[in-house]
Formats: sequence, structure tokens, C-alpha cells
Amino acid sequence: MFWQTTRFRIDLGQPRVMGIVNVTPDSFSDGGAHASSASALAHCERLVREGADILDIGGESSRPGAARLSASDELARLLPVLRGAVSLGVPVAVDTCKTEVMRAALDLGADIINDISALLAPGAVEAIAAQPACGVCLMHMRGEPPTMQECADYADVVTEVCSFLAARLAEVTGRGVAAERIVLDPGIGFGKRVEHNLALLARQPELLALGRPLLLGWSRKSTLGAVTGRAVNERLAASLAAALAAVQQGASIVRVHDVAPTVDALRVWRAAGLGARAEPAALHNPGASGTALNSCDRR
Ligand code: 9MG
Repeated sequence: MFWQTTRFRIDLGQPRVMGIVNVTPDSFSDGGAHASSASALAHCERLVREGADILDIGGESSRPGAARLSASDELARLLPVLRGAVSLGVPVAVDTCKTEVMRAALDLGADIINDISALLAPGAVEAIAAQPACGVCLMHMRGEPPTMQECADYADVVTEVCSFLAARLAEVTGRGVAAERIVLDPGIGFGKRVEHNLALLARQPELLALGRPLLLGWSRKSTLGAVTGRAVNERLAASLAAALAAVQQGASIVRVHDVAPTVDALRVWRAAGLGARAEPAALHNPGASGTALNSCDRR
């Protein structure tokens, strides 16, 4: 199973670690520690040294209650960091919901668009379809960050998230984006309460049945605080446990702040032989298997 992105065809035969780089003064979990371009780029370099397979750079905070930013302010934060990050030898994702930001990031060489609103903004699907190969992550979110926790009501959260992601996958592929460019994400914490997030973990195989690889972001999230009673800066152990549980439940990519410890945890998981995966029939890609590229090989 592969994830096709602009410059890299990422082999998902083993779980991949996506390192988070927030270029935001109001990020929920790192307090805006990387708000200047130089320190954000230094953080990118550090995450790559620690073993990140993919970088995810964001200029607008998506924490519950976060204020929205204009596209020009988001670009002013993002582009100087992206310019440097694309030369670090790993695929670079840009976390944005704005079509204008997607276009500019792709023009500058971004490999992946990570969109917490699943390309629902006007023109977003067209911006992705206009590119021959960029990757995209379609995430489920109920409402929008400023108010999303007020929308956390579901009859059956897993069924509703599956239906939403299936519909977005059908829409985006129907408009010309190859399925092998797309991964799906249930959006832990985005308009969901503790019990919803835990149900999504317990029933993650239902999401896998959508036939695309899953990206999961549990790192430092409030559900982990609710379960452990720990503050955001004390959630490393809980984040590692959640990442491993997500991978054990079939996740292909984990989006994390703490790259080095996650890489170590996954090494132990693989050494124990737990990493061998049968390829689900729905995920088999005969075209990709013929090319036999190694992990994250450049195209
Ligand atoms: C930007 N961002 C914050 N949390 C996220 C998550 O869980 N998944 C994805 N894809 N992006 C996220």
C-alpha cells in the first residue's frame, strides 16, 4: 500500500511518523514555541533527525476555540518555513483549510495538503485535482474550530464519521484525484467528546473498511488528559500509548509532537513482529506493487 504525494511515493507497509510543526503563537500543545520562521525550521530539522517520515507544517491553530486567520497572515507564517523544509529530504505536508494557501504551498513544492475540513472550501478540490500527484489527507470535523465542541452530538459517532469520509472520498476521486493520493482521518478531538474519540479508536477497523490508509492524530489531545488527569505538557506516555493503539488498530500514519519517542515505540512494536500486516483486499494496488519502490522513495 502506498501514498502518492508530489515528490514521494510513501510505502505504508510500515507505520509512518508525521512530525508536527506549529508555526502559531496560539497552538494548544506547544504554546507557540516555534512561532518564528528560523526556530520552526530548526524544529523541522530536529524532527527529521529524530526519524520523522513526514513533516506537517501549520500556520493556523486548530485547537478548540482558536480564532481564524486571514489567508495572507497564514501564508506569511507558513511560506518561509516551507521554503526551507522542502529541502530536508522528507515529504512535507501543509496543514490548511484555505484554497489560496493550498495553491501557494503546492506552488512552492509541498507534497501533501492536510485539510481538517476535508477539502470543503470553495475551489479546494479543484486546487488538488489541478496537481498531477500531491497527496491529501481528508479529515472529519464537526463544526469549525472556534465552536466545534458545541457540535459534539452523535447517535453513532463511528457510523457518522465513516459516512462523511466515504462521501468525501467519493466526491474527491469523482472529481479527478486518484484514490492512491488520499488518506483518511477521523479527526480525534474535532467536534468530539472523550467517549466519541475512544469509540473511534475501539472501532477503527470500521474506518479501515473505507479502503484507504488511515492517519490518526492523538498526540497530547484532551481526551488523553481526561483519561490520565495529566496536563498537556505531561501527556507523552499517554500519547505513545494512543499512537501504538492506533497503529495496532490499523493506522498507517501517526501525527505526533514527540517524534523520537514515537519512533522508538514503533521500533519495539515492529521488533516484536507485531508490524507485519496482511494487505486488506480493498487496499491492494496492483499498479503500485509493480514499481516496488522503497519507503518514501522519491518518484
Ligand atoms: C492539524 N491537525 C490537528 N490535529 C489533527 C489530526 O488529528 N489530524 C490531522 N490530519 N490534522 C490535525
